[in-house]
Amino acid sequence: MLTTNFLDFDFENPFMNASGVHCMTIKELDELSTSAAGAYIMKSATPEKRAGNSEPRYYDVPLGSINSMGLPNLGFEYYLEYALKQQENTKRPLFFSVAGMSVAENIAMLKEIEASDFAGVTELNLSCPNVPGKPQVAYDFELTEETLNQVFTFFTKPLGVKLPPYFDMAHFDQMAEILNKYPLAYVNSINSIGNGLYIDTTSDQVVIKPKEGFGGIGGQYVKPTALANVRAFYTRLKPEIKIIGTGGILTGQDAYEHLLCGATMLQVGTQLQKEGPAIFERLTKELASIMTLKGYQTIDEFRGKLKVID
Ligand code: RRO
Repeated sequence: MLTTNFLDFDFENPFMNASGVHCMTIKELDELSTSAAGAYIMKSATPEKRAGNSEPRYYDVPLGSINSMGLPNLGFEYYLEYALKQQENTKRPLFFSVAGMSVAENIAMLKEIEASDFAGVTELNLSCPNVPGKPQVAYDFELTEETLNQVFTFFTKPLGVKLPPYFDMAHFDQMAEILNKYPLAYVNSINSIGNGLYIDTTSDQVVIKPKEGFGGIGGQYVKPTALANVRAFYTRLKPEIKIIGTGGILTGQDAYEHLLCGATMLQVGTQLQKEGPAIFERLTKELASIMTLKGYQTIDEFRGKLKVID
């Protein structure tokens, strides 16, 4: 019932982890691979291993989470080695995320992926909000275009981009115009809403240490923004570019809404962090029962079919 065709592959269901959550170590990745998730993605890699920002750097709050992890990861080679080994044991394509600190670092990693036997899907993260002194690439339209121009001179494997949320119709238009120039496989909307601030009411203190408490917001707070971004890109991008919907998925109903806005795959960040990989079983059951109630047998029957008021 939930089978999802994405990039010519049939996944059992559309659910995945969002990059960064439960996917830094082989142990965590193996737990995702044996979970009910339809697919999974690795933590965004940099060329060299990074310790990331100082702790506390992630904090669960009642309506979501705030994080300023600062791109901690075990380094590009660790994830490539895992991916190459893992793809021998599974038919499901793996998702590999890269987040270089410069155009040159992104190009270097993508060249290695292109030259390797990696047969999965690559996601270029243009939206890390938490590296001190490094603005997000995808809020700089020229830099985004320059990056994609360089990438597509050599990259031929399926590639998607992870985008931050946009908040203005003009920005949806401008970004879609840029993205439509390239043979992208998908866009993934949204990364966390950058640089929020959460205050502990008892201590009058921020809850994470880096950047004086500023961090990316996820969870329930971000669902309306995520849905708007999924919808805005679904209605503006050429049909070959699929959408991965990420942001505020806690229940089957949230998943259903992302699909209604046009998403094909769905990623879960904050709520996966809160519940662990068992969440995927719950989400698949909840989504299937909503579909049964509404009389749908497949997701294709309602994907993108959001109604507006005449
Ligand atoms: O590691 C992080 O601080 C981080 C990244 Br790379 C990202 O893309 N999104 C996020 O919320 N945190």
